[in-house]
Amino acid sequence: MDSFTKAIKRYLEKRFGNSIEDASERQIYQALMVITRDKLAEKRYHYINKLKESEQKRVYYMSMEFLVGKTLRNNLYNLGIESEVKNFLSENGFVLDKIYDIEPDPGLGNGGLGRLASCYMDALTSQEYPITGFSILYEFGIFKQVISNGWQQEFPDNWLDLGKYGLIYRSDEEVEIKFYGETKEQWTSDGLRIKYEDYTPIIAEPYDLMISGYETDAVNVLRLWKSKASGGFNMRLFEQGEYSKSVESKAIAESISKLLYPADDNNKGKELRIKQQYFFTSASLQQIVKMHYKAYNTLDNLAEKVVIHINDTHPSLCIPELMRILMDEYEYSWDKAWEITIKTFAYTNHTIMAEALEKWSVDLFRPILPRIYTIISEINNRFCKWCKDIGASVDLEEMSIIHNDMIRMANLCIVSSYSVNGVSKLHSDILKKDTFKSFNRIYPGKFTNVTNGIAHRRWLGQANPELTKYLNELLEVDFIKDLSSIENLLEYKSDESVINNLENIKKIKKVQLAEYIKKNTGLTVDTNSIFDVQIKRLHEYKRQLLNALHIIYLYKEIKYNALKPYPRTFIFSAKASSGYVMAKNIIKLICSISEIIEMDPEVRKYIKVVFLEDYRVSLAEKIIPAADVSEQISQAGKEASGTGNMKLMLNGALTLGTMDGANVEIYNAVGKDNIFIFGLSSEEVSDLSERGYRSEEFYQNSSVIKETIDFMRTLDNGDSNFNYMADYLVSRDPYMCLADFESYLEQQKLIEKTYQDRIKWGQMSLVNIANSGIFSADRATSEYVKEIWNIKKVK
Ligand code: 26Q
Repeated sequence: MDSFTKAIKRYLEKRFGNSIEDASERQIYQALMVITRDKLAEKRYHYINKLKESEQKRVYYMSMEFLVGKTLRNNLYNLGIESEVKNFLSENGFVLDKIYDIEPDPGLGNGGLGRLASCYMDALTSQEYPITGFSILYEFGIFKQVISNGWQQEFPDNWLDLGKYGLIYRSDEEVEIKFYGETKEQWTSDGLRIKYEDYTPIIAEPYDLMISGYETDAVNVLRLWKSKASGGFNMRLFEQGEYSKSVESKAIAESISKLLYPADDNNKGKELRIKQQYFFTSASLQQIVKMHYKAYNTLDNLAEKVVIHINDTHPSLCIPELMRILMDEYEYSWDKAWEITIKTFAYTNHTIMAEALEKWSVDLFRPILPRIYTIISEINNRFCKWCKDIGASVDLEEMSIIHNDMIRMANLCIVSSYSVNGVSKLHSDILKKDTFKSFNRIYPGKFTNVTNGIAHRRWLGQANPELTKYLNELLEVDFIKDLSSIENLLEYKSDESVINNLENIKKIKKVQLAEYIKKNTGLTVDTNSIFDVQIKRLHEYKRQLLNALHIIYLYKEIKYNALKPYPRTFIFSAKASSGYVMAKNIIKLICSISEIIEMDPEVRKYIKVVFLEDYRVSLAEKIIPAADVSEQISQAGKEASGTGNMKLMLNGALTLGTMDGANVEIYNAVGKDNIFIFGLSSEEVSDLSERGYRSEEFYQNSSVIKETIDFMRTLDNGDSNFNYMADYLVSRDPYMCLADFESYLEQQKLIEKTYQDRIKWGQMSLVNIANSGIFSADRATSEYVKEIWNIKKVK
């Protein structure tokens, strides 16, 4: 530790010519970032040597997204030096929390899938498993959201400005990626060879982010690739006097890693997105293969020493890329290459929403990646032939990888991986029984489930130090090391003093959040009110609209039926994909409701609506510990798992949810008396869709729905969209908000009643915290380790 503080002083002197007394906060920030990074790099050096020596199998986790969140606090916490650094700084007049605020959130992801990847990196590192993450160094991460007159606006997120200090540039490990051009078959003395002609080379530059584990010597790496023109300027064009074209080609090359696509749903085939996908998968695969060959002098044992995990289909081009490298660069035959390939890949599916399943048109794809296209096409031909040969009565319309001139990436992944898993029990069952049922029939045993998990060290240990400290003292077990031991808390279920202490801690977190709300929105919220929270991407299937409809109902009751409900603060935070018009309309609606209530002194005594802009990891860390109610109200069968539900439960919020995704498992963990469940089941949703859902019937047949929607229309003032949204609910309502409305209302009433019984609520909250052990990412990753990857710890 002494050396750490010395290093800070030395850095300030050398880099800025400053003593600590004269340093600015910004300089302290930079010093802490760089010194922590270098300290981790040093630990990494020892870890990698042990790893090389042990010759153990490694996991490479491929993901277009890693939502890492702020790194500095996480690293200091994991290194166990946070309090010393805090003291050292405060002795010198600095507040560590203010230094943390300077770090931008590296927003290299959209939502659940990206955050999951980061939770897994953290958990695996803490458990000393060797894993390397691969992704793209987006110059601009997920946009910054600003709400202006209720409408979302997007602004670029220039995170590298201050975020770059955490990265290490590895200039020695650049690779070249080839786009466009043609491939020719050529007979040489060694046999048939593939020759690439007229291709466009792009350079991938590697930047490493060190991933620390909690109280361990292991340090893993997240490698992020940045695109660069080959040779800087195109010298040929330059020499021909085509100066502007040469600059243009540089810009085109650099555009590949320019930005993260802010969509987590649609599949609009974008050329740049294919290029991003191939860019980072090719760079990563080239590096993996090269390192393996260097260590073992052969690739015959690749599948014994390497597992490549594909986080949804976005990195699926890894598969044909490995085939290409094995055949075109290491002269393997098709059969031998295929044997290695299908033992190397494992694939996780995160969605069953048809519009999110990736497809690429052959016309778009083939010119950009001609060789890769040929390989996919051959994989498909052989797969279709194999199906016929085994005489399976299978539907190739459904299973063929290329169909109607579209390449279906999920089908490619299923055919080419040894393992396919869903992310909650319900989701995995739907994959097997429905979405991919024919595949499940011909590949028995290939489909499995691993229910998602969360990094409790971040979501409890760091986000809620007050609760952590209290539980540590109370339970006398290191539940941060092993979250399953948190179940000891159950012993205190009847201990009123414990219930009171938990309530007091919740209150502290609510006060902190209320300050943030005040500062960022100007709204004053009542910290004795129920904090009812829905925080997640904005999607119709997640049904923020159902929540909004309930608030409109309450407004009407307070105003016209003298209802005096227990006070409640409804907190929303959500980004909408930039092209998703309906999602933006829902944000506008919520903001309009918030405004109307705020202007109405009669109503705002009871309810308030807060929309917090720019939802991101660091904001989630502020909201989650303060929540009383966790809204998990997706239409059943649509949310693959959800992970916010787990983070909220861990912090003592009670779930109000449908039987969807991991809510089902939360229900099983806490029992029916400690959760609020409502709505149609996923089977009932399917049945109703099949019969034909007509929301208008629900409107006509239910007086409460009719009155609420009619009231909603009266709120329209021309600048708001109440009428438009009311029409939408009555005429379309694709995710059946109206069908579930009454049952939702009933549970909301029960929540209100239960909350007022402070002991009962406190006990329910305690039971939730105590049963959250199974949702630790340690448990989830251990299942991957044992059931799918078959790897060992490297100590
Ligand atoms: C696809 C094609 C083109 C552009 C973008 C995309 C795209 C990008 C991101 C499609 C989907 C995503 C992200 C999906 C996602 O976050 N899924 C969530 O994954 C979580 C972790 O498993 C689950 O908990 C959530 O239920 C699931 O919605």
